[in-house]
Parts: sequence; structure tokens; C-alpha cells
Amino acid sequence: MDRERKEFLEKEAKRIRYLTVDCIGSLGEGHIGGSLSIADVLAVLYNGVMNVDPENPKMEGRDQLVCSKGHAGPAVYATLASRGFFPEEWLHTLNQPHTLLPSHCDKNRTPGVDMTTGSLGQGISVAMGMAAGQKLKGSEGRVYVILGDGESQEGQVWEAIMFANQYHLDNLTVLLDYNKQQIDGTVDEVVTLGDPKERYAAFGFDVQEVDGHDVEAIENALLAAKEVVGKPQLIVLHTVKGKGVSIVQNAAFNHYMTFTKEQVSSMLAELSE
Ligand SMILES: Cc1ncc(C[n+]2csc(CCOP(=O)(O)OP(=O)(O)O)c2C)c(N)n1
Ligand SMILES: [Mg+2]
Repeated sequence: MDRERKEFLEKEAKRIRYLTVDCIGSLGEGHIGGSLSIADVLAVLYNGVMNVDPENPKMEGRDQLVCSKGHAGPAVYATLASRGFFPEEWLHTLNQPHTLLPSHCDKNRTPGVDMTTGSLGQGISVAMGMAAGQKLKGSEGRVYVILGDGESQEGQVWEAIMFANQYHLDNLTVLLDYNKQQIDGTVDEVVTLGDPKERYAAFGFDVQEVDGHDVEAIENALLAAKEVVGKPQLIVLHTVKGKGVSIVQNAAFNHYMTFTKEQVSSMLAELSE
């Protein structure tokens, strides 16, 4: 990757963080930690890796994203707004009555959202069906799933990956947001994932592992995943919950936070530096 592209992607990721904070900040509360941890992968996916068209969000044969950890909706909305799927002003309507941007992703409301999620475990299951459907139709479209690490404690996640293996869903890439934190503790102290790479490899997946805040490493992994034939893929993204915004990153509890207007201004100022 040349320096220009790296700088471009880093700028996009920062913009996504800015718009995520702006979105959650307009309501004064929200799922900030798990939204900020996926900003970098979203920046890479929506700026060259995924075949999508903001002018035609339902384009036949497009690549689709399922944000299985649906509580990170604000980061998805920030990304879609930044790419022009809808006006950035919509971000100020998060979770308000009649909004098109509910707190969790809803494909029936938001242009560019490909699957409704929020009940943890279900997104990845549905993504398997979407990927199988693309294959049956002979479509080139790929399906990307952003999966939480705490979410991975749901039994239905493992049913889904068994299915993906048996049906050779090589058009499916699972992106594990391995921030090691869930609502009220670390994943290891609640129910550990052990080494997710080993587990997914045992389930027949192609596996890679990268720093989930390194846009170059993320893009290389995504491009390599596209080339895999006959196997679904896992990319473990080592991330930090609340990444990039000091008061969130350093908070003891950053799953869902409430903010004063002054805190929102200071977070936005930090992201404007
Ligand atoms: C089936 C189900 N159970 C519980 C919840 C409540 N819940 C929302 S987020 C969350 C923690 C998820 O942790 P993780 O997957 O690590 O995501 P992160 O917070 O790191 O973004 C829980 C338990 C839910 N949304 N769905
Ligand atoms: Mg987590």
C-alpha cells in the first residue's frame, strides 16, 4: 500500500470516529466503545474493498455487510453517511421517534444497511444464508460479517460456522472484533474464546489475524481473503474498545456511556486535531 492510500484510509477512519461521536453525542448516550473499535475495518471495507454504490444501495450483485454486533449501529451509520448513502444530518436523529437510524441496525429503515441485527448471534446466522443465497444465484456478491467477541458466546454462532464450512461458503468473511471486552467484564473472565484462530481453523475456515487498527494490515487481509477458494474466512481483528477517543478508551466502563455537551465537544475536538 502506498503512503497516499494509507493516509487516505487513516483519515477516513478518523472521520468515521468523528461522525460516530457526533451521532451518539447528539442523543447524549449510546454504545460508544464497541462502535469505536470497528471504525478502521469499516473505513477499509467501504473505501475500495466492498463493491457497493451509494447511489444504488440495493444494487444486484453488490457485496453486503452484516454488522452482527448490531449495537455498533452508529459506526455503520457514520460510515454510510461519510460515503454518501444518506445526508450526514441524519446522524443527529439517532434513536429519535420516527428516525431512519435506530440504535441497532435495521435494513428496512436505513439506506445501505444490509441486515437487521441487535439480537446477538443472529446476524452471523443470517449472513450464512445470505452467502449461500448469493452462490445459488450465481452472484459474485460477497458477505462480510462483523462479529463481537462477547457475542461469540452465543451457541448459534457455532451452528452458523459449521454450516459455512459444510457448504464451502468462500464468499463469506467473518471479521471478529476481538476487543476482549463485553458489557461488564473481559471475555476471558466471562467465557473465553481461547485462541479463536485455532477454533475457526478446526471448523474448516481460512484464518488470519491482524492489528484491527492498522488499515494497511486490514486491507491486505481482506484482499487475501477474497482470493481464498472453497473455504469461508475468518480475520481476527485485535482491537481496543473505545479506540481513538481518550475519555472512552480510558473509561472503566465504556460499553454504553452518557455524555454531557462539554464532553461531546471535547471528544470532537480531539478527533479534529
Ligand atoms: C441475544 C442478546 N443477548 C444480550 C444482548 C445485550 N447485549 C448487547 S451488547 C452486549 C455485549 C456484547 O459484547 P461484544 O460482542 O464483545 O461486543 P462489544 O461490546 O465489544 O462491541 C450484550 C450482552 C443482546 N443484544 N442480544
Ligand atoms: Mg467485545
